[in-house]
Amino acid sequence: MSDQYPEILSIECLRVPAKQLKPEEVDQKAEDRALDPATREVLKKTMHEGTETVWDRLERQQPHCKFCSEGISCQRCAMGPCRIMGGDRTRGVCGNDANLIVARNLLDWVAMGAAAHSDHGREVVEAMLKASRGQAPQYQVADEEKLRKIAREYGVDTSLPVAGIAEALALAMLDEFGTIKGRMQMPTRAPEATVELWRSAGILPRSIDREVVEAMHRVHMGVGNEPDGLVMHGFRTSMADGWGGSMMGTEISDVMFGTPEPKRSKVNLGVLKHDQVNVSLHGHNPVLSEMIVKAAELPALQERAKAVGAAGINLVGLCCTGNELLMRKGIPQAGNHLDQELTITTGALEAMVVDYQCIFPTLPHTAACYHTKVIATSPKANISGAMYMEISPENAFEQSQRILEVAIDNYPNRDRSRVLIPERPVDAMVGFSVEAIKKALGGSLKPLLEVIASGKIRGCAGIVGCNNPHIKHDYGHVTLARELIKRDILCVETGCASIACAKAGLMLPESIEHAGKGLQEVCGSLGIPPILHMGSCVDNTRVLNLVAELAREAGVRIDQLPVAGAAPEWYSPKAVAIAEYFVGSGVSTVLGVMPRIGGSPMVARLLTDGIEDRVNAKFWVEPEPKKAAALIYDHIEVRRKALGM
Ligand code: BF8
Repeated sequence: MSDQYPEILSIECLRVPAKQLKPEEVDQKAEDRALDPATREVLKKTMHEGTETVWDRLERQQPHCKFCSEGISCQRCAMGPCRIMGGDRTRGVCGNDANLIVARNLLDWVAMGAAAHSDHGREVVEAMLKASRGQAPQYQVADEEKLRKIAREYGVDTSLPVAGIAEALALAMLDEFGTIKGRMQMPTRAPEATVELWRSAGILPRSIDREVVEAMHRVHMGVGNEPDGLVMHGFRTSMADGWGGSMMGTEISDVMFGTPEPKRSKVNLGVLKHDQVNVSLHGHNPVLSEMIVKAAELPALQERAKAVGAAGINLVGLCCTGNELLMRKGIPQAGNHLDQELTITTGALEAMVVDYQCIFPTLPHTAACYHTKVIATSPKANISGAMYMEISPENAFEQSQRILEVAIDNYPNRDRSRVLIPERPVDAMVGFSVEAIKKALGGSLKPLLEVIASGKIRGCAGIVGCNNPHIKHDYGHVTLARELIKRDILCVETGCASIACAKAGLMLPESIEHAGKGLQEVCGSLGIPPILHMGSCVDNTRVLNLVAELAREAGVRIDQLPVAGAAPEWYSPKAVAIAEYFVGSGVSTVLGVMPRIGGSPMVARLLTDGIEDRVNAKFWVEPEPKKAAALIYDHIEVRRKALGM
């Protein structure tokens, strides 16, 4: 291995402008900002040291621009920028009004989110293609049964050798990004009557890239000016992601790295270790991180760690890369979105390896306050001030070794006088793929339907999405989940929502004590938690597959099921795409943060009554999680009644 590493730009540590906080003020701020005790502990240290975090930047951004918050500012062309201010200023320079501006801005967000998720999905499929052709020999098919099952779905000849099946399937999937067939395969997993509903609503996607590109076309100045068409194309674009790009990301990650099964691991900032080289894996794409896990087991690297005085290499996850490793490998998870800076400010992190999405641009500045090295790995995500060690499927194993060498060599630079690692990581049971849920139920979803029909479980809720510093960190997720399980509603969770509940100790079979009697009885007999970890954000497609299978089994459409979705702390355009494909698919969804549509009651109506008329599902916005729980419960009861349950 070479000892030459890429140069890092010198970059300054970002500090909060000198304002001495009293200890009680620090305590109060930590309590206002975060729910998890481990997060609070490190947050206090961070404040004592004056290191800037996302919460400080939010404070300095207040008050937010009202026009932007309501979605009525437009930057789409050089005749503007424009704002809709009322009075005689109800139109921008081109003549657009509030409804058009809001509808276009919303479609832009959906397209951005769908593009990010689906591009991730494409990279996973490309990795399988390269592996099948022998160009990425470190990658192999881990779940042959799943490969064959999906191959049959795509009409691939399953009598071929495994590599041949993988190659043909990868090509068939890659074709769907730009197919001219005008239809995609995976939406047909839904019951026929549901697909028919999507077709008549005009939201059945034609191809992944096509819908995203058409969205970009439609938001250009001077294309359509009718909000309804823009909003409905948003739903179609999101469906191309949910039933296309993201679903490929999930399915092929399972094929390549293994379909998750329940396992125990640990979560919160306490998973860092005093006596080991700590490396966090942050971002979304498992193609790189899987190789780092493999490389960390190499005896040469373990020896190198010992040579610098460490007992070993401790890999920890963050955000969705973390979720991918947590559910498949049981790698402990340091935290979710708003924990990323704090993982560095513990002072105990040698390297933070990032791929893409949800990575604060300031991480190298945070790292500059300590000894941590931030290492960017994707050519799509160059980060100024970070080291850049590009990873591709062809070189991932070798490059992973080099990355770990950088981390190991950085261990002696840790300043032990500045280290704070919270003492108690929390146990969590994770890894409930649809396959694992069926296995726990004895091979099919029928027993789940039976306990729903009998009323022991009233229904299911998918709690998904991010953290957002506008909301006390994890409070929205944890409060909503607690309220729902109390009402005998089984929760499935992904992304940062799942880590919030795991940190709160709710993802353990023992946590059934917080559930209602019926849910307690069902989960207790199966030995599973009342809140099931289903994976990363692309794995919201597992939720789609779950409701599709439930609906098929019950002989109804998805929208008729007693189910609902929630994104209590969402921040990301990806979450907007997810929320739209939940609703488009028939799963009514409550958002805890108001989307930027306040300036157009017409668009708000389209996202509620308008879409409900077409697909029998709608959005609500409810920031108070206890009220959100009541909404979900009422909705589930209405669906139960309609089904005669
Ligand atoms: O994709 S839940 S903050 S980490 S966007 Fe990001 Fe939101 Fe977390 Fe994963 Ni998803």
